[in-house]
Amino acid sequence: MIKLHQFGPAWGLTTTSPFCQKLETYLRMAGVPHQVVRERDTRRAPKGKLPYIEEQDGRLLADSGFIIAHLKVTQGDPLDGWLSPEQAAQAHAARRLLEDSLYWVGVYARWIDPIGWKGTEAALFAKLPWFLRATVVPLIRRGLRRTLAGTTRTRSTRSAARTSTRSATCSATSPTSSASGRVRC
Ligand SMILES: N[C@@H](CCC(=O)N[C@@H](CS)C(=O)NCC(=O)O)C(=O)O
Repeated sequence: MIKLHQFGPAWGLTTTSPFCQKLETYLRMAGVPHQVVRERDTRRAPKGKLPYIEEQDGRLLADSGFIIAHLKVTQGDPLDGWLSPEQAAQAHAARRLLEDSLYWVGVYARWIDPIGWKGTEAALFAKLPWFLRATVVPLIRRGLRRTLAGTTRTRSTRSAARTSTRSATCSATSPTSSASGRVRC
Protein backbone atom coordinates (compact mmCIF):
# COMPACT_ATOMS: atom_id res chain seq x y z
CA MET A 1 0.00 0.00 0.00
CA ILE A 2 1.17 3.55 -0.75
CA LYS A 3 2.33 5.56 2.25
CA LEU A 4 1.45 9.25 2.13
CA HIS A 5 3.85 11.37 4.17
CA GLN A 6 2.26 14.63 5.16
CA PHE A 7 1.99 17.30 7.86
CA GLY A 8 -0.49 16.60 10.67
CA PRO A 9 -3.96 18.00 11.22
CA ALA A 10 -5.20 21.35 12.59
CA TRP A 11 -8.17 23.69 12.22
CA GLY A 12 -10.46 20.71 11.57
CA LEU A 13 -8.43 19.72 8.48
CA THR A 14 -6.67 16.39 8.10
CA THR A 15 -3.44 18.24 7.31
CA THR A 16 -2.29 21.85 7.56
CA SER A 17 -0.68 21.81 4.11
CA PRO A 18 -2.77 22.63 1.01
CA PHE A 19 -0.55 20.44 -1.17
CA CYS A 20 -0.88 17.51 1.23
CA GLN A 21 -4.63 18.10 1.37
CA LYS A 22 -4.78 18.09 -2.41
CA LEU A 23 -2.96 14.76 -2.69
CA GLU A 24 -4.83 13.12 0.18
CA THR A 25 -8.13 14.19 -1.38
CA TYR A 26 -7.03 12.85 -4.77
CA LEU A 27 -6.09 9.47 -3.27
CA ARG A 28 -9.40 9.24 -1.45
CA MET A 29 -11.54 10.31 -4.41
CA ALA A 30 -9.66 8.13 -6.90
CA GLY A 31 -9.95 5.16 -4.55
CA VAL A 32 -6.21 4.59 -4.24
CA PRO A 33 -5.52 2.58 -1.06
CA HIS A 34 -3.06 4.46 1.12
CA GLN A 35 -1.82 4.92 4.64
CA VAL A 36 -1.10 8.35 6.06
CA VAL A 37 2.22 8.88 7.84
CA ARG A 38 2.32 12.07 9.88
CA GLU A 39 5.55 14.03 9.46
CA ARG A 40 6.88 16.93 11.50
CA ASP A 41 9.79 17.98 9.33
CA THR A 42 10.87 17.69 5.73
CA ARG A 43 14.36 16.22 6.03
CA ARG A 44 13.44 12.80 4.63
CA ALA A 45 11.45 14.29 1.77
CA PRO A 46 13.16 13.84 -1.63
CA LYS A 47 12.60 17.49 -2.56
CA GLY A 48 12.65 18.91 0.96
CA LYS A 49 8.89 19.49 0.96
CA LEU A 50 5.74 17.58 1.83
CA PRO A 51 3.84 15.67 0.63
CA TYR A 52 5.74 12.71 -0.72
CA ILE A 53 4.73 9.09 -1.17
CA GLU A 54 6.51 5.85 -0.47
CA GLU A 55 5.61 3.12 -2.91
CA GLN A 56 5.40 -0.57 -1.99
CA ASP A 57 8.96 -1.18 -3.25
CA GLY A 58 10.25 1.64 -1.03
CA ARG A 59 10.62 4.17 -3.86
CA LEU A 60 10.01 7.77 -2.76
CA LEU A 61 8.22 10.20 -5.04
CA ALA A 62 7.78 13.91 -4.35
CA ASP A 63 5.56 16.77 -5.49
CA SER A 64 1.79 16.44 -5.43
CA GLY A 65 1.48 17.22 -9.15
CA PHE A 66 4.10 14.68 -10.22
CA ILE A 67 2.66 12.07 -7.87
CA ILE A 68 -0.85 12.49 -9.29
CA ALA A 69 0.49 12.35 -12.86
CA HIS A 70 2.40 9.17 -11.94
CA LEU A 71 -0.68 7.60 -10.34
CA LYS A 72 -2.79 8.41 -13.40
CA VAL A 73 -0.32 6.45 -15.55
CA THR A 74 0.15 3.52 -13.17
CA GLN A 75 -3.35 3.20 -11.69
CA GLY A 76 -5.66 4.75 -14.28
CA ASP A 77 -7.41 8.09 -14.29
CA PRO A 78 -10.93 7.67 -12.88
CA LEU A 79 -11.38 11.36 -12.02
CA ASP A 80 -10.07 13.35 -15.00
CA GLY A 81 -9.90 10.78 -17.81
CA TRP A 82 -13.17 11.98 -19.30
CA LEU A 83 -12.14 15.67 -19.63
CA SER A 84 -11.97 17.16 -23.14
CA PRO A 85 -8.68 18.88 -24.07
CA GLU A 86 -10.39 22.24 -23.47
CA GLN A 87 -11.64 21.20 -20.01
CA ALA A 88 -8.22 19.81 -19.14
CA ALA A 89 -6.67 23.17 -20.09
CA GLN A 90 -9.19 25.02 -17.90
CA ALA A 91 -8.45 22.68 -15.01
CA HIS A 92 -4.73 23.31 -15.49
CA ALA A 93 -5.28 27.09 -15.42
CA ALA A 94 -7.39 26.84 -12.23
CA ARG A 95 -4.69 24.71 -10.62
CA ARG A 96 -2.00 27.26 -11.51
CA LEU A 97 -4.15 30.05 -10.03
CA LEU A 98 -4.55 28.16 -6.76
CA GLU A 99 -1.02 26.82 -6.46
CA ASP A 100 1.12 29.63 -7.86
CA SER A 101 -0.89 32.65 -6.80
CA LEU A 102 -3.50 32.16 -4.07
CA TYR A 103 -1.33 29.68 -2.16
CA TRP A 104 1.11 32.50 -1.38
CA VAL A 105 -1.66 34.72 -0.09
CA GLY A 106 -2.52 31.89 2.31
CA VAL A 107 1.12 31.64 3.37
CA TYR A 108 1.11 35.37 4.09
CA ALA A 109 -2.18 35.15 6.01
CA ARG A 110 -1.01 32.25 8.17
CA TRP A 111 2.64 33.04 8.76
CA ILE A 112 3.26 36.78 8.42
CA ASP A 113 0.07 38.74 9.06
CA PRO A 114 0.10 39.48 12.83
CA ILE A 115 -3.50 38.38 13.39
CA GLY A 116 -3.18 35.23 11.30
CA TRP A 117 0.14 34.38 12.92
CA LYS A 118 -1.45 34.35 16.39
CA GLY A 119 -3.77 31.55 15.24
CA THR A 120 -0.99 29.65 13.49
CA GLU A 121 1.32 29.89 16.48
CA ALA A 122 -1.41 28.66 18.83
CA ALA A 123 -2.45 25.78 16.55
CA LEU A 124 0.97 24.53 15.46
CA PHE A 125 3.55 25.53 18.05
CA ALA A 126 1.84 25.84 21.44
CA LYS A 127 3.24 22.48 22.61
CA LEU A 128 6.77 23.05 21.28
CA PRO A 129 9.50 23.49 23.94
CA TRP A 130 10.13 27.21 24.54
CA PHE A 131 13.71 27.14 23.17
CA LEU A 132 12.50 25.77 19.82
CA ARG A 133 9.73 28.35 19.76
CA ALA A 134 12.33 31.04 20.37
CA THR A 135 14.87 29.79 17.78
CA VAL A 136 13.48 27.54 15.04
CA VAL A 137 10.09 29.20 14.60
CA PRO A 138 11.50 32.69 13.86
CA LEU A 139 13.85 31.07 11.33
CA ILE A 140 10.93 29.41 9.54
CA ARG A 141 9.07 32.72 9.45
CA ARG A 142 12.14 34.59 8.19
CA GLY A 143 12.57 32.05 5.38
CA LEU A 144 8.93 32.42 4.39
CA ARG A 145 9.17 36.22 4.49
CA ARG A 146 12.12 36.01 2.09
CA THR A 147 10.29 33.58 -0.20
CA LEU A 148 7.24 35.85 -0.25
CA ALA A 149 9.38 38.87 -1.08
CA GLY A 150 10.75 36.88 -4.03
CA THR A 151 7.33 36.13 -5.49
CA THR A 152 6.17 38.78 -7.93
CA ARG A 153 2.53 38.71 -6.91
CA THR A 154 2.62 38.75 -3.13
CA ARG A 155 4.72 41.10 -1.06
CA SER A 156 4.74 40.86 2.70
CA THR A 157 2.03 43.39 3.38
CA ARG A 158 -1.61 42.83 4.12
CA SER A 159 -2.89 45.23 1.44
CA ALA A 160 -0.65 43.62 -1.20
CA ALA A 161 -1.91 40.18 -0.24
CA ARG A 162 -5.51 41.40 -0.43
CA THR A 163 -4.97 43.03 -3.82
CA SER A 164 -3.25 39.92 -5.08
CA THR A 165 -6.17 37.73 -4.02
CA ARG A 166 -8.70 40.04 -5.63
CA SER A 167 -6.85 40.43 -8.89
CA ALA A 168 -6.13 36.72 -9.20
CA THR A 169 -9.76 35.84 -8.48
CA CYS A 170 -11.08 38.53 -10.82
CA SER A 171 -8.87 37.55 -13.70
CA ALA A 172 -10.15 34.00 -13.34
CA THR A 173 -13.78 35.07 -13.34
CA SER A 174 -13.72 38.11 -15.64
CA PRO A 175 -11.07 38.88 -18.25
CA THR A 176 -11.54 42.65 -17.97
CA SER A 177 -10.34 44.94 -15.20
CA SER A 178 -10.35 48.71 -15.06
CA ALA A 179 -7.85 50.71 -17.08
CA SER A 180 -6.58 52.41 -13.94
CA GLY A 181 -5.37 49.05 -12.69
CA ARG A 182 -7.78 49.08 -9.74
CA VAL A 183 -9.58 45.82 -9.23
CA ARG A 184 -13.33 46.28 -9.31
CA CYS A 185 -14.90 42.86 -8.97
N1 LIG B 1 5.12 21.68 -5.52
C1 LIG B 1 5.04 21.00 -4.25
C2 LIG B 1 4.88 22.02 -3.16
C3 LIG B 1 4.91 21.38 -1.77
C4 LIG B 1 5.05 22.44 -0.68
O1 LIG B 1 5.27 23.61 -0.93
N2 LIG B 1 4.94 21.96 0.57
C5 LIG B 1 5.08 22.82 1.70
C6 LIG B 1 3.88 22.69 2.62
S1 LIG B 1 2.41 23.36 1.88
C7 LIG B 1 6.29 22.41 2.52
O2 LIG B 1 6.63 21.24 2.60
N3 LIG B 1 6.92 23.38 3.19
C8 LIG B 1 7.97 23.12 4.12
C9 LIG B 1 9.27 23.69 3.69
O3 LIG B 1 9.34 24.32 2.61
O4 LIG B 1 10.23 23.49 4.44
C10 LIG B 1 3.88 19.99 -4.28
O5 LIG B 1 2.97 20.16 -5.12
O6 LIG B 1 3.91 19.01 -3.53
